[in-house]
Amino acid sequence: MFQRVRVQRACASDAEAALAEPPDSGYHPGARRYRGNTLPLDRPTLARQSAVLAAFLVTASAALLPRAAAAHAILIASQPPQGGTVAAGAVAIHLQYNSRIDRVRSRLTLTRPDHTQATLPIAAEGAPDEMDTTATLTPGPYVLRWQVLAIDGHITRGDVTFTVGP
Ligand SMILES: [Cu+2]
Repeated sequence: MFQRVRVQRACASDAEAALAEPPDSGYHPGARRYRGNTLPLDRPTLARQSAVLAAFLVTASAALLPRAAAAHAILIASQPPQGGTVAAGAVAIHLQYNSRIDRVRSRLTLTRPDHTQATLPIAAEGAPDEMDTTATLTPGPYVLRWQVLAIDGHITRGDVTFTVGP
């Protein structure tokens, strides 16, 4: 299952990259004319080329997005909750995703109130779409950064910010 893992940007970024930068097929609307030094800009032609490019991008993103949305991991619930406050002491950390994840290749990094960071061990057991750990925390603001490898081979990242109260 994991042999086909590809380390790359998340699906959404792929789609954004496709939108921002179409595959270099040598087809760059207007580029030839901008580079050229003999012909003035032909606006109707540019408009036509732009329309073709726009249609291409819509098709390309439509082709990418359904696949992208299919299986990469999106955080759907957390404990502590985003922006929440929990009591100091042993804090149970629980992250739940919309799809199965590869815990071995995922990371949890906690930034403490003094800005130091710690990598939290991810519990080996648990449901296939969850990550769990426990940390003993003192009062202050924390940022929990998660990086998750989903079974489709795509990595996603995000932050959960929370406060530990006295
Ligand atoms: Cu994905």
